Amino acid sequence: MFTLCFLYDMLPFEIISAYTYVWPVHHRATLRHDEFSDMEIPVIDLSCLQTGDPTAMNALVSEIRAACLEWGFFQVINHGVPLELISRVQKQAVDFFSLPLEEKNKVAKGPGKSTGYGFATLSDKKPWSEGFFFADDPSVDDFSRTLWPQGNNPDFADSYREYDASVKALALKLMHVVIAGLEVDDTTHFDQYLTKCSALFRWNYYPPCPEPEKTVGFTAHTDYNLLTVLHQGEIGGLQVEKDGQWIAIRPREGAFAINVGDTLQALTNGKYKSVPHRAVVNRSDARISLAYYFAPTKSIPIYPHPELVQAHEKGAPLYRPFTFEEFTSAKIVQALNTLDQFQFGGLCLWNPVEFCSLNCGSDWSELLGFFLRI
Ligand SMILES: O=C(O)CCC(=O)C(=O)O
Repeated sequence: MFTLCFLYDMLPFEIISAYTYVWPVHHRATLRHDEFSDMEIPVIDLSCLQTGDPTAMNALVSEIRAACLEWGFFQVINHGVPLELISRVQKQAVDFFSLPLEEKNKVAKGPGKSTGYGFATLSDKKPWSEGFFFADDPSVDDFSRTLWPQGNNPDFADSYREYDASVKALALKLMHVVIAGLEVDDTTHFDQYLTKCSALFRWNYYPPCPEPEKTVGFTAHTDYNLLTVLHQGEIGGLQVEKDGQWIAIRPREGAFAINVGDTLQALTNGKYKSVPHRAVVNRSDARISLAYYFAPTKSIPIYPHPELVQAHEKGAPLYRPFTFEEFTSAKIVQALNTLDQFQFGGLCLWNPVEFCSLNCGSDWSELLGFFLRI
């Protein structure tokens, strides 16, 4: 197991020279950014989310269910997020990352903070990328004033807020479709995760690299949240693991790549899998990707839907309940297989009748008490 300051824990940039971009061979990608194969993740047309046509909606539920079961990843087109808005946010990201380092450092993500500029580290290794995080907090306005003291770039914060609203609405609609595809009789268990949701938005910048084969853009990881809505940009770089093989995802104009996160894997008791993915870099082209992590709120207990527990071949919950905050802390030190830390070890004697009687309004202590007894 390796550790990774996955959430771009802030490190002072003065000590950047102590870090190396050259990664151990087993972490490097052998597949180039443009080595696309015939295998493609499903591309799903979301037009019916706008029209609400019931026949098309049923077909969409089946398509997304199949994509989640088979891949844990798919692309969506006609998703309703204005392409002009995506371009505007991309332009803001390009302008930001083009600033001199000392300017970017003025908005560095401080310890324990969720908004700001930073980079990910793996022990003494650094990825060939930079990042900027936006959390649901007002510091984005402060950062805008710091970067542009004359107040001449209101679009920095405005385009973020518009994007946040538009992509959150899309993520919520997608969650409803994903849930419909789980084929459970009672879906109310999921309401608590959708009514109290949160999101983190990150710009990833991958500059051209003289030796792309020796480094990584974004090391292999699974996402920690419910669903991620990723705009890949026009340049290839995203790669997804499928049955132990890496596949380069061909970018599609205007499309979003959607993937299942660890939290959704836990809620579905492993039915939908959170799949490892990574970003590779190239010699000639800078690349920007926009990653939107749709998530529950921090304190909410994450535990599987009882019907999916019963339907599982083991007939038992795979993971102990945890709060989203607890899981986020675990993710900071383990980018892959993070859910393994939350698995029930040994024999799990659980009582399905009692478990099913815990409704989604049950309080955390009742739930924890139940799991401690099993
Ligand atoms: O930039 C990419 O294509 C992948 C980014 C990613 O996986 C992430 O931000 O979690």
